Amino acid sequence: MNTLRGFVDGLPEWDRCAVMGVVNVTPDSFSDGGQWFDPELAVKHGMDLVASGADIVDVGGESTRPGAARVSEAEELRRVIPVVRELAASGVLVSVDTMRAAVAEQAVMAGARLVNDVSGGGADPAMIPVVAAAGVPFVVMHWRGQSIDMNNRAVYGDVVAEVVAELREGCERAVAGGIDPARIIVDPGLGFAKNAEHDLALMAHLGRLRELGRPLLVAASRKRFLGRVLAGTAGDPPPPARERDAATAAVSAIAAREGAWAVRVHEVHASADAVRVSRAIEGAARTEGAA
Ligand code: PMM
Repeated sequence: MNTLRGFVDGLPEWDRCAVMGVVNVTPDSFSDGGQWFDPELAVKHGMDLVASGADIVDVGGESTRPGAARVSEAEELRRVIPVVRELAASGVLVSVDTMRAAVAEQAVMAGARLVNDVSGGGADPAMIPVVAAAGVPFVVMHWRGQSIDMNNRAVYGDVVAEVVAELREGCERAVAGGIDPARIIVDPGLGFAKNAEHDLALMAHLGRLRELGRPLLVAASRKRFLGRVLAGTAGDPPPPARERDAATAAVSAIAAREGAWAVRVHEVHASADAVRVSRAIEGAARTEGAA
């Protein structure tokens, strides 16, 4: 095992960076909104992601794109729970992407084994106690408030130091609320209250996030900073989100090489290959070191 990567109590231990495929059961997510809104299509898509090499399937029912308004709890439950239940019943390792304790709780009852909360427990005070009682792993993502106005909070003196410090506080809150530290995963929250320069700085210093001593999830897939990079300097418009998949796979290779525990991606195939190549290089480096 790459000792940098760490391991999460309650989940399998992969010998490489894991791949989390995304199923957004939403009409309005920024890169794939509407595509998997029908529950049957969402389940089929989750199974396809596993066939393409996903280790985990992350099911979400609420868009967090910049400016997004919230959906009601009833609607989120209606979107997410049947998809979680069906995928889990088919043997898929399901994660639920939600900021609501009630959705997390019901999703765990329906078979989800990981709670991915982009607010790290900040949006719903009941979240941490619910996750603690359920005894499932929990993603603490760096978050500074709801998507509707998060871009106003993209203000940092030293983005890497502040994200590390705020994530540390998030982990401490989770542990104080009863979550086992061995079940916490940290995530820099690329694109959440961050501009392209902030995201790139965080990617350049992933090692600093490992100071937190917890496995690291990197979710760069199709995000705006990739569009900004690909737009070039000639003022070309950034490509639409779906055309950022090759760039996403490049980030997956880098994240894996930097010791990330998992990458969260929409298009799984290329990232599944990328993490395997990274693993092979890691193995060769070890053999060479031993020789
Ligand atoms: N980003 C989105 C949704 N969920 N979860 C984690 N842990 N980290 C992220 O950066 C993250 C997330 C953005 O929405 P998308 O599903 O449309 O990519």
